[in-house]
Amino acid sequence: NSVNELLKGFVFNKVLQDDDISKSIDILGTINGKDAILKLEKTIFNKNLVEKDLVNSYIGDVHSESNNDIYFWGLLSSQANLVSLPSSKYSLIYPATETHIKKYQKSNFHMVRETPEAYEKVVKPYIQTMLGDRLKWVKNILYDGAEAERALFKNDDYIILPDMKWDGKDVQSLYCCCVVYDDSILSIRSLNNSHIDYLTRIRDSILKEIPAIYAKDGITSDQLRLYVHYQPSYYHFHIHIVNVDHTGHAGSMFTGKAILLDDIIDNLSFLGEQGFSQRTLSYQIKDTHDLWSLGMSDYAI
Ligand code: M7G
Repeated sequence: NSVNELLKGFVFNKVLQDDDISKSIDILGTINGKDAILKLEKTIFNKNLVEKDLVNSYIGDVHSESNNDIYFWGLLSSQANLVSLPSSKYSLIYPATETHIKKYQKSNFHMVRETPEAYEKVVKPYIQTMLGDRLKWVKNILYDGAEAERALFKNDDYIILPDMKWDGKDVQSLYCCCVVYDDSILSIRSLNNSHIDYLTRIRDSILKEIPAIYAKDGITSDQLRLYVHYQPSYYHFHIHIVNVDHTGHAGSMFTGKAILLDDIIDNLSFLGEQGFSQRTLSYQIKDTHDLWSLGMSDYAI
């Protein structure tokens, strides 16, 4: 099935959530009778075109809303062009599992305090159910050449790819995903002081390689925000690499969700052999998340 056919065959069911800030909408539907989640997101302005060809590119049909004195406002239609002026970006999950649907479903956040006991009792057993098939995309990247043509850098420790959330073009919104080869690290809970050298090596390498790859765009190491999620959606250690000026995916960077890689490494030198397994970790969680109903609601703050 080509993605074109899949998208054309998408049958609307309901809107899971929409967001005015990121100008995106997540829609639940079906394709060939199976659940699918389609995320549509308006693209950002192409500064090249704004500079060179504003009138032809962005100012197509004009509808005037109103004007008053020296003030004018209204609506414009732009001339879409798939390469230079795409109107929106899609991502599609098909077939989507119940876990995916819950992730995109609008719901309320709660703050919880995960003690080491809560981790052992509630989270660890849950993680065991989130391995296997759900990490197929990660294994595909690491071992089966998936997205290989898009890979930005690879060494014995990790691969860096443009994240699914990024169009891979505009470095203003640079968002990459660094996936490590070590599959014994399920989340930061697995980390202890034996990982300090490993993580430091990876951090320093990312901070050297990304600026080298985007040298012509002038990206420097101090313009990269490196962080890890807790809870992540996928329990195979990976690092988010985002342009520090980019706040478009703010939900991904909230305190209560994102932890700076630098802070993790520094903490490990204090946490010793037991590492993060003995920390109490506070974070946000949606009440539609399985962990909430599996017992984390007992640890609400
Ligand atoms: P996370 O912290 O586990 O979950 O990060 P999040 O989705 O709640 O942030 C996983 C990261 O991997 C996210 O930034 C995803 O956008 C990205 N990602 C997920 N998948 C399935 C893929 C994929 O197939 N390819 C790429 N390149 N990135 C992906």
